[in-house]
Amino acid sequence: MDIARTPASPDGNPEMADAAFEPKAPPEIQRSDYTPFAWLIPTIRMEFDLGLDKTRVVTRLDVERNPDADASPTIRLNGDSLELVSITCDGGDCAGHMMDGDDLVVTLEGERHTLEIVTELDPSDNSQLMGLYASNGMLCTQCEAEGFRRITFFPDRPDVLSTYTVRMSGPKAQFPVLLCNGNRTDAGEEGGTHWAEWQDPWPKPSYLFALVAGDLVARTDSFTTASGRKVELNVWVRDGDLDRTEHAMESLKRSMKWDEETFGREYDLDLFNIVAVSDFNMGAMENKGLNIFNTKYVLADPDTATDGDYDGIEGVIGHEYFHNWSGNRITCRDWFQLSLKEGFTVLRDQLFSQDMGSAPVKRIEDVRVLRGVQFPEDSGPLAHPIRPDSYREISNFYTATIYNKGAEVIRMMRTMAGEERFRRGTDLYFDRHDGEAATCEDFVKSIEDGTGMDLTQFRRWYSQAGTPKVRVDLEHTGNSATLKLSQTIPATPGQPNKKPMPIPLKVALFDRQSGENTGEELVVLDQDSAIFTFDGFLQKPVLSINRTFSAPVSIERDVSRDDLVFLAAQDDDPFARYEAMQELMTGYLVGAVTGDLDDAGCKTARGDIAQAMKSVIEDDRLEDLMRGELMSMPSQAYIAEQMLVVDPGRIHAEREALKADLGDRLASQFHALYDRVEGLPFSLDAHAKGARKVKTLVLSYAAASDPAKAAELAAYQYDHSDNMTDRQGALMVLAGLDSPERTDKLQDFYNRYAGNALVIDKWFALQASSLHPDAIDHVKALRGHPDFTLKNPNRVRSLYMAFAANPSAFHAADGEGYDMIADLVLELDPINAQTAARFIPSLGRWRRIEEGRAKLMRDALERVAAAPKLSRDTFEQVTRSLG
Ligand code: 0A1
Ligand code: ZN
Repeated sequence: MDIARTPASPDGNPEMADAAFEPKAPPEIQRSDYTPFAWLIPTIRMEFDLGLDKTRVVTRLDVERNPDADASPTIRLNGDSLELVSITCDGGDCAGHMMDGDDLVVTLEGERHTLEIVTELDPSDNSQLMGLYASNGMLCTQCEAEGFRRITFFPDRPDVLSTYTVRMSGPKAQFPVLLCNGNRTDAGEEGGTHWAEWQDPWPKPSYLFALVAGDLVARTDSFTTASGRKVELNVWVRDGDLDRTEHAMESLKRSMKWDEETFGREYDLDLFNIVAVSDFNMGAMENKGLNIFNTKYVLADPDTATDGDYDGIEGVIGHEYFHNWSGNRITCRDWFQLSLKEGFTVLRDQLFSQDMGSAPVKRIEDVRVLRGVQFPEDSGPLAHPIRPDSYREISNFYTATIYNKGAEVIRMMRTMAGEERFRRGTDLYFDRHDGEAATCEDFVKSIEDGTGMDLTQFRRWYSQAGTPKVRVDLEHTGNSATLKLSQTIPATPGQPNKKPMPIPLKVALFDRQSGENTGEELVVLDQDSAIFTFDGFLQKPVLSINRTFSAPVSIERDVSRDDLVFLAAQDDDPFARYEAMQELMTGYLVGAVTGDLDDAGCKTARGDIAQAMKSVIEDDRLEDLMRGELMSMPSQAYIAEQMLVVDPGRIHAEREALKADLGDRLASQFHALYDRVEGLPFSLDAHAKGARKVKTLVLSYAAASDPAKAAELAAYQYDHSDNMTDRQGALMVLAGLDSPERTDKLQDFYNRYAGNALVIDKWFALQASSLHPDAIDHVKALRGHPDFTLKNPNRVRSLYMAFAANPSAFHAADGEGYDMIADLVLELDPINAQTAARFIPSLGRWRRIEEGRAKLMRDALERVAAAPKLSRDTFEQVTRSLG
């Protein structure tokens, strides 16, 4: 450290400086600063001598000057919390090396050299779960985004691609299975130690490196690709979990086939391994040929996993597999391009799931996530474009914006081009950039060249944050209907002024009498405002707009409830029916909360909603899965998004009151529905899934209107269920009720599943997200439960993410919920910074909350900010949230 240049405290002690003054801000990295790395590292050889408490890593790098970069006298090898044991250059002393912070900087003359670096790690002590860590007695790695630098010193950036050869050795009894990327080329044994050598023929960036060593068993299968390559497939789990891997394996085989058929992408190795680990920060990771998964996205059987869990597994297995092309064969030039691989891969997994099940239901689910998570992000202090301009800690940018809005942006291109032309664009992208570290611009250019579309203005979707608002007015004169559209994009941090973007909106106009429409059209609003005229309407038609949610925008329009009731019952686009139901309920709830609707107005509105809901319940053309979507109320988060400043208590109260009112008015219809579906035997087909969905919805309406009856019915469902969906649904309802059945069934559930971590996670989450008035006390008590630990991210999320997403508990008027989250962040930050930082956004929305609570939320954030030492992750999120 250069002491002369360190800001000194008043008494001149530089150590004091950091503590006494503001915490030192980690540097902000700018997208515009990108330069190619001065060196190439075509090959790397690593030798791991594995142990839970001590692993020794010998890394040999062949480095040569990059002819396409400015020459540099040094090579910077990133490190993070690493101890350098030794370094040699071309087999001899390496005089010219020095530490610069965590990095190792080596002075090199000449064109090419071989560096050999030795590091030593303690995987058991790695609670951050980045780099090499121990989980349940096994060893595994997580390198995206910057975890490889916790294993060895290396230019840990995605545009440095190398071919890896890895030798792993360790005690055979402890680690009978040794896995790495690529193909196993050799193996041997000596005494109690065995070893394996792996080679990955495909050049890859360090973030795709992975190894696993442990006592694992596999479900094995195979897949033959379109061109005849037979691929061995393994799903590795702990002994005892094997009978819960069938769905994962089937999902993998379906993904491989679908990617061949839909995007023309074949797998490119002879082996594909999936490993399930119980300590994992995210859902899963696409390491080349060796995907590592959170157990939550692998293990399922009907007794322990819900229908939602089954769908989640299929989607995530697909997602990671699809990364083999969109992410691995073509990777990112730098982390600002993250949406290049994530947005595209999310779109690919969404389309896959649409094809495997009900397309409209999947679309509704995806839109629900977008609106419930991404829209709030886009209108808050952490808003950023899908291709950000700067960051301090890249882990904070694995967001719903990069992933889900990124997918929507690419989906819009597909909608405008049509499926076939879009495929020409993606074919060109895969061809043109195979083997490269590419940019979002490369992707858009390929789509542009492949489809023949001009995407000049469309590129603004990559640079501008914020959810566009589209104002819609429909007028009628003579026999024409005139559609007036205008767009505004709200200001977001660092972006006060926005330019109009092309917004593709699918529209249809319905004749009120016949219920027919004249065909769907795609209109593209690419100016601040535009007018579209449709002829041939003697009467004012009913407008259905943004069908299938063709653009990720929010629509503002004055639409009569009659029109919404019409669309909810008649629209031939199932998404639009769902939308009309949501709009009907959201419009009423916003009116009731803000007082814009008087008592009489409220009463009529509730009558209209009940009428529409009744039609939905009784419409025998509907599949129950879709019926369930139409019966669902808008989430509290979505209702809050419609208002500038919200009182969460009021929204909660009005939402519950509407539920109770519907439960009262439609009691007999709900019961008839329940009776109709109740006897259907368990299966994973759409009928049976739909039946389970509507059953629990009926219970939740009943819980609001007739709690005693609901408790009885839920207890009955719980006792008679032969699957987790019904059991969890019943327990979810009971957890919100103050009834003796609540205690009984919660205890029963715990006893029944004690030792099954994923199900015990559900047990925590059900209580933390319950509607029970004492939920906050339940969470406090559960914090002290012997099964609770801050070391396991799934467990932390099951208690605290569920709590932070439970508006009535988290937003307790006295601020206790906010304090609990601030306490959690402070305690968790030194243990697992990535997971800790993910709790900040819940407090960060203070500007949109009523004054009293807003101050308490800010206080909680300031308390976190004042901590003497914060991780880069939490520091960045807190400062942006307060800023
Ligand atoms: N690329 C993965 C997500 C992922 C990112 C970072 C991680 O570090 C803890 C783990 C996983 C995906 O999109 O699935
Ligand atoms: Zn991904």
